[in-house]
Amino acid sequence: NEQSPSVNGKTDPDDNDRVLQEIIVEGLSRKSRKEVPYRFLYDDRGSELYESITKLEEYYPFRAEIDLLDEFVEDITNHIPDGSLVVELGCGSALKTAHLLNALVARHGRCRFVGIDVSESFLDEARCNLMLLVEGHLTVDLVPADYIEGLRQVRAKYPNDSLCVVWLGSGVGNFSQKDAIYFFEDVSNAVKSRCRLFLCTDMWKKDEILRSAYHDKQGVTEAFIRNGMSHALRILGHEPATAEELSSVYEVEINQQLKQVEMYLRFPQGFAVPKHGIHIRPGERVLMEISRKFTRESIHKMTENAGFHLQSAWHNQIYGCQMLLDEY
Ligand code: AVJ
Repeated sequence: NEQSPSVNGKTDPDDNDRVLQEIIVEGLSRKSRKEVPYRFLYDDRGSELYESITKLEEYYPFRAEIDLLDEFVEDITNHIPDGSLVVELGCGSALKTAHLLNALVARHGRCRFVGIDVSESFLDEARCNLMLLVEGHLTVDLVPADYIEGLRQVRAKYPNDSLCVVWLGSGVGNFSQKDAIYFFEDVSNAVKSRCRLFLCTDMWKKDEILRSAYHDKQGVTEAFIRNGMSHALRILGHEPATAEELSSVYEVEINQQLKQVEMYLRFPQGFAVPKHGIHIRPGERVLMEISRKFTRESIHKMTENAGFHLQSAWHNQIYGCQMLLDEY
């Protein structure tokens, strides 16, 4: 299955596939603690399933965040000075952000917004939504890139502006503590300084609430996680020999020590992808996603190395967001 190297110096789309394959193989060919990185959860089907998750009765984070922004939007805008550039990581279709931007326009009479997202189709939706939903003087700039590359581009284009980097949706929950610490250091290096961070995170809470949010009765989350595995195996070009080969059991574990929900697939029969050196033993399980839950202290630990300090925090019963400032 050798591919010829590209002759014109451009990266071949097959190179991209090979990189993805290597990432999957690294996680699945380990002796123990096998895993598939969470990014493989979001192919087209996965994105649809995630949208269904946000509408589930049991899945509280999505609604809790909207309620929180709703309740505190006035006070939150107090912490975003007039003239600062609001930069959103993973803006998606910007529906949640529209609310915040409206409040900023109402307060300052104007607002400048930059949305960063890897999906260009989301950015098109964001442009439409913001035109329709935000009234008054709003400028919109959209950057198709991953978070850190996007922030570098924003800083290069607006070298002297004060930034307010907004990260909604508890996306940081997918990062391990270590990865999150590195991530905020990368953020800080990309923006250099004059930056505040508005970070929304799910808070640590009782077992039962977490368990039902990630193991819903209708099995939508289960389908979402299974789809991630099918997606990864499709990238590897693996065709299961029998229908039962890939039959799996979905398991949710609440890790008290690391304060995270862990989502696994267990394979009673095991399976192998010999051409990639992957052997899942009968009964072995694969970690598909973590969703970390936070406390004030854990947010501090995660962002302090990057020089961000807590300025203000808002919480409702189950969800929280914080304004963090870098050292000017
Ligand atoms: C998109 C990371 C916020 O962790 O709650 C939902 C993803 N996974 N159900 C979360 C998810 C299973 C979600 N985040």
